[in-house]
Amino acid sequence: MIMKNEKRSADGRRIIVKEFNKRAGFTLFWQGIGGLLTTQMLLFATETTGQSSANNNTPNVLFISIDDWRNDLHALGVDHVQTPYIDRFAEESVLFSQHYVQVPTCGASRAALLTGMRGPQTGLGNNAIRNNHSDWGDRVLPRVFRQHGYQTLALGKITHYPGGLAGTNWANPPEELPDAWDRSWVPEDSPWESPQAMMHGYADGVPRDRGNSPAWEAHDGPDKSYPDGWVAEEAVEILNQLAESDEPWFFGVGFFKPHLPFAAPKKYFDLYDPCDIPAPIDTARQPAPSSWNRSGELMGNYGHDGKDPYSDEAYARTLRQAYAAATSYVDAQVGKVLERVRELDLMDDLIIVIWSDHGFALGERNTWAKHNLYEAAVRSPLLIRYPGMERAGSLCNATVETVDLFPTLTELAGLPAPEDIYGTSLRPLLDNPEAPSLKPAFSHWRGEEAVRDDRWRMIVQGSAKDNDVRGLELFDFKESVEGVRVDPDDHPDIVERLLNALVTQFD
Ligand SMILES: [Ca+2]
Repeated sequence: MIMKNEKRSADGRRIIVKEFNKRAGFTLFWQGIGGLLTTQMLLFATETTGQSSANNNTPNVLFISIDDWRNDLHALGVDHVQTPYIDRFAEESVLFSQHYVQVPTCGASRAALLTGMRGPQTGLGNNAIRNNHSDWGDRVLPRVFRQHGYQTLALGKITHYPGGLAGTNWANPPEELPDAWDRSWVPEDSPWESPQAMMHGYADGVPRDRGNSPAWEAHDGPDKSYPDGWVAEEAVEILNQLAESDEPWFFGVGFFKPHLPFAAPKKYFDLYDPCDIPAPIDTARQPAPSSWNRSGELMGNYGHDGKDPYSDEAYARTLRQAYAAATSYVDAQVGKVLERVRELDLMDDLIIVIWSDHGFALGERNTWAKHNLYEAAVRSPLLIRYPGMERAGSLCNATVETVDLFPTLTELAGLPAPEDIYGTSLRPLLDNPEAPSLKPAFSHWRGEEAVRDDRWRMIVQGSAKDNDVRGLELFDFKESVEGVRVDPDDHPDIVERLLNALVTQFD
């Protein structure tokens, strides 16, 4: 069944919304009548950037999003994990070792990415974009690119809802983020019945049975046994089409792994011996008040057959192996996309970002979770390359945050950024990766906030700005990437300085 509905976008373009409801179909896309660009938009782009979008001097953007990927990247010195494809891309880009997200959950972290605003401003939950986008006006990253003549495409999981629909089964309206994308979709004809089934998909179309399905799966099949194989294949096909396009494009490719369930083809599990994957150093539960949580996503949404990673070391090792397998699987899918970019010779005018929306603790601080403000939950990989960069292959250890991507991308593309965003362009660090940090990083979760500088992480229960500090956790990272918990009373000067940073974080 296909229904077509005509309506107009905010800029007056006539658009058609197509909704497919068939075995695998559900997609929403907007197609401009008579082409994606109006003359007026082209002129606007020319005036703003000083370049014609038709002369191919306007850089395209490939934004690759990976879901729940902690800093498990071989190129970052994590020796046990095998990520050869993104390691190779690290040689073509600047790799950031200290990137922090604003909120340790999918929807709100992506809201910060797309708006340049912090969690309390966008909302802290997974419906931050769906519920609050109408307040944001043009302060939305793809809207800015679209207004300046770019085709904007979102394949897979870029916002919280893969495909961009927030209704039943994530296959029906409302749109999560209207007027941002020319096309937002998940691969059609896959065996999964809906985007929601795809998000937590098991092999060959099996959906999650919440609370009962296993937390991991190793299926002896090809890459397309799982959704990311479909996303990669679709992305390659779209790149083939974009290579022929005269219009600039912003192409978001959003992969699902290594998000739970930790599922991947068996060949990726075979890369790992569970006994070779190290356990975290500090797995002790932190005394209250703390950012510790009950790991409800893992322990509640999945069945464990009576096993508990807190008490069963063999099961803990299996879960770590499964996370590593899912990481190597998504690495290989990213590799397919990057290889096509190279084959099509697109690099000369292409900005590429690889980003993850947050991390995931695999036992650190007694959590198997995101949804807290500990290092493992809010630190994630970030890699950026752009045409003509001089420091490709560099590692940048400066502290950066997700909100910095908005002004970075607009600057690299020669577009204006809204003035009232909280990020800072990373261009100075791309030019000089040894330069000092531009500012600390701030993260928020429900009822708590955190600040991270080059050495310290402090988590506040309450709000420093509201003079409502009910608890402090302080970690020193001078000697350990996991950090060492210290007594705040032993470091009053540090505490005062970090509290002041939290008070002024919105200035
Ligand atoms: Ca996520």
